[in-house]
Amino acid sequence: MAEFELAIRGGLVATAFGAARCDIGVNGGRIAAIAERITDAAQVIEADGLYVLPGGVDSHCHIEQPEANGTVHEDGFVTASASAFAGGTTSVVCFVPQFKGGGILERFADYRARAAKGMLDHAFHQIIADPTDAVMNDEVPKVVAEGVRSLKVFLTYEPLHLNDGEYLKVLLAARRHGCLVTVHCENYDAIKWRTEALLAAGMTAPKYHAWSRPRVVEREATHRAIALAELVDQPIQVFHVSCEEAAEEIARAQARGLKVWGETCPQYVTLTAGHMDRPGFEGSKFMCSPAPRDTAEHARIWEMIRRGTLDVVSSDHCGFSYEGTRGKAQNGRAAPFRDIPNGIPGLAARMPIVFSEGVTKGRIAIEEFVKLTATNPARIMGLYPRKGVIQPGADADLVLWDPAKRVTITNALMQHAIDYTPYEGLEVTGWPTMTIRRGEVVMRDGKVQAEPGSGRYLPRGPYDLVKPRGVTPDGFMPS
Ligand code: DUC
Ligand code: ZN
Ligand code: ZN
Repeated sequence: MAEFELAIRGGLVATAFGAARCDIGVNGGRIAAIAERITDAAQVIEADGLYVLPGGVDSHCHIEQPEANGTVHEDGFVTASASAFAGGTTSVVCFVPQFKGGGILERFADYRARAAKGMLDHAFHQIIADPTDAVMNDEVPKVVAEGVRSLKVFLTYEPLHLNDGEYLKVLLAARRHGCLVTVHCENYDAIKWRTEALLAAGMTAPKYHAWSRPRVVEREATHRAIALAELVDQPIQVFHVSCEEAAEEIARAQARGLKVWGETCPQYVTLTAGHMDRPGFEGSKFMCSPAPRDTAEHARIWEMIRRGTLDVVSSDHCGFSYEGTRGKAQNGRAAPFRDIPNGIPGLAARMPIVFSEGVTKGRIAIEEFVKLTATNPARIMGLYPRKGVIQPGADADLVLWDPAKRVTITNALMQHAIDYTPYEGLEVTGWPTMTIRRGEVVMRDGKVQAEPGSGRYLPRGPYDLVKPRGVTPDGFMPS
């Protein structure tokens, strides 16, 4: 019998600490050895001329997510898995919903069953949209026992947003239970006022989505989210940072030693508000929140990535098609921007865009790419060292990456169930040629081959990164 079930040979193995030419031996779905040369393997994959990267970890994606209005995101777990594998991602953290007036336990069971049908390894954030005493005291401990370690809150969006008192309640529960809090930072009341004023003035087209939520509403909410987290000594991650002024709030918090992390997304280094200014309804294809800004802001986001202020790039993948009754036009093509669902698909495009815009264009080194797309999301979400790293004992989630392959992004390449990609026509250099999940080849040259139902749930336990610092403004911390 061969010493290893699988060997990946001759590739440039890249981790958060750099890249080195070596071989990887895999047994039982896990990395068993990393050596200069591995000869005794039942199956050999040659990787000369390719990077071997940890499988991507996308810690913010909306897949088959039920919405309060009774719809479910179009991309189900099977198609989303194919899309993720096509783009080099092997693990995701997605969202169990909560609707106002409802609990979370039933939602958790339903969502777990949905995710089990896919091929991706998956963990969950629990959305808290209604932090009643019953939910926070009785139900949150139960989902924590089931392996949830992050509570997601929205400071905007009807009907999800929390006021400051409700947000504090979630922060305190997270602190008690050893969870991270992830936050959508935009000011609900300010956006509501702007939206009503724009609509009253007849400014209803998709492009006014960006006008309804300028940078200042993101900066203000980011500041507030951090200040309240500081007050109760609770670690948070600020989701989808779109602009320097919000990132600066995070940088200031980090400089003071607070446990505050910042995530951004490919749309904030590629799309602009100008994309939403296309004729007719076309601009809806680019509507997400926060809104895409401009090319000058892209450069500032890269700078904040280089400084380490923003240390994760997630997709914020959101499955709304352009056509059809569940997608962007669910309220008709004449709907004002307020009534067009927010969100864009990006599971498959995430890693190629970050590689091409980042590594190929010389903005970041390969080790930064690995950190942004795999190692940091795994660490921050408590999935490390099982995920996000190439080292003995880790799951053998690996991507063979051709740094020279030039590809023009098309919707067909995305392999999702959505009828468009906002990145159509974008040229990238650097593309995954093979994706391996727990030692199994699940994508080869764009062809996905994985058994539906083969994805594993990733229950998360307590982890040090989200421990409170033990510092409050005056030492007072009510239990
Ligand atoms: N913004 C979000 O906050 N969630 C889903 C999609 C989006 O654009
Ligand atoms: Zn959000
Ligand atoms: Zn989101």
